[in-house]
Amino acid sequence: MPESLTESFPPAFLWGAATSAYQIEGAVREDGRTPSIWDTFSHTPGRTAGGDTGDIAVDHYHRYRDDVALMADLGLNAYRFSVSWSRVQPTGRGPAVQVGLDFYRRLVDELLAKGIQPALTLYHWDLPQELEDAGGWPERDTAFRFAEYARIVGEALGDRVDLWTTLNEPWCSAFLGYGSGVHAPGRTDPAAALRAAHHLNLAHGLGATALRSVLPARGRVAVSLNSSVVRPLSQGPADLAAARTIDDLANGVFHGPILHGAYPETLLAATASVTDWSYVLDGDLATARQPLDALGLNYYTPALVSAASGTADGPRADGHGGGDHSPWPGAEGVAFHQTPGERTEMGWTIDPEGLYELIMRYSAEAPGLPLYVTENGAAYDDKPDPDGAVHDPERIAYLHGHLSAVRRAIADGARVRGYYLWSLMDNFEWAYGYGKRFGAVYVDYTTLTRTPKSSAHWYAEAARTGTLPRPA
Ligand code: PNW
Repeated sequence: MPESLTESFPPAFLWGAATSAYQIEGAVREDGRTPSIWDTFSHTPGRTAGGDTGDIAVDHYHRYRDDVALMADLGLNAYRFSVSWSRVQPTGRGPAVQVGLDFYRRLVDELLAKGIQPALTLYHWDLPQELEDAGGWPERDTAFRFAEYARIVGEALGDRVDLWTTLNEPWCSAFLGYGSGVHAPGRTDPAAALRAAHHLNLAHGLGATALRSVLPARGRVAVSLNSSVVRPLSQGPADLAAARTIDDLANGVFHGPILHGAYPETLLAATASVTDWSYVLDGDLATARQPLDALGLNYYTPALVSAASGTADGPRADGHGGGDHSPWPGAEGVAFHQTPGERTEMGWTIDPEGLYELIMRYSAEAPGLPLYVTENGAAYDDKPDPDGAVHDPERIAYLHGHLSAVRRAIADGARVRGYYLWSLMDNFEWAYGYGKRFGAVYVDYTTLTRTPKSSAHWYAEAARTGTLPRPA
């Protein structure tokens, strides 16, 4: 029997699923919630596929009890969700709205009652519109507003949530939001994107500090970064330099300040023609580098790059935005290539080895820090059979491959404490709208009925036994 069928995960391993507020909640005008940048963006013609919005999404705001019951039925022991800032502090400033906080309190209590550990993300891209109107993430003040919001949520829920994440994938907020413009707020200004990145680092540091001041001692503080695996097309010096540039712009720009208190020198050099970094003030980098209790890694697919040549692909289309504007300021000399191999419905190549590489890299770069895979998963064009069952063997194969990579990393000494499948259920996939289904649970968008796909049953079996069942 191959080793992969016998080896187990550690008994305390977290088998989780992840979602985010704007992608699932709906109820965008209820209980005092005001628009976030994603409400504005999705309601702007031409921004999302089919003009889809999160107005209703999968109506989780009203169905959270059923959704938690479904997770419990599937035997999940962990759930990662995000809080909608606009529900809690509608203008991004000032006093908290109690009904907004109460929703998350009820959600968490429901989870705890079912033995499911909550992991709360404070910011998954939905900035209150008023803060964007005041300049958004390129403005320094936004970082201080975030810290205030972090303190409010920490005070309200610190007694019942132990695992806290400041930001989710700040790369997307900065470079897709202000650089390529394919995400909210849809701006296309490379210098603003780098300013946004810095203020997100500052926000993380200030937010982590605010959380520490209000959380009980058992509260743990983390951040979830999109941690890209960047491979050079060849080992030639020009391709290696191209890979360095993209690695800096994808990883170093956040991991640098947050883990090491510095931006990579090579990043500063590569972006010198775009920005002078004068908004990095004394003390900012020390603020960004707060002690962490865990690091979240989100992984989907690797990048393959070379020095640009006459035959380059141009800006990558496979998930980094496409569009006319590059999300990579200062990387005009870099070409992106399609990694060979099978792809998911997003066009993202399936490459579990990348997840192994990533985990081993951050195990070495942040020795001793517990790691969580805070997102990993795949979109497929799932359709119910006539009897209503939804079979998704491709997703099972994807999960099997990536969870095998996680287990191998654990065997090789990495401290991976848990895995959160993206996503619990089909939902609003940002600019792609409802056309891309990432869920382990199928959602019928007419009736909003939830049906666990075969991958959900497969994952439930893995969670129950602590080993990976054979892919169907
Ligand atoms: C992540 N890229 O988004 C997010 O955290 C989720 O909210 C999202 O639904 C999920 O992955 C699937 O897309 C990403 O362009 C969006 O590289 C874009 C990219 C990466 C991650």
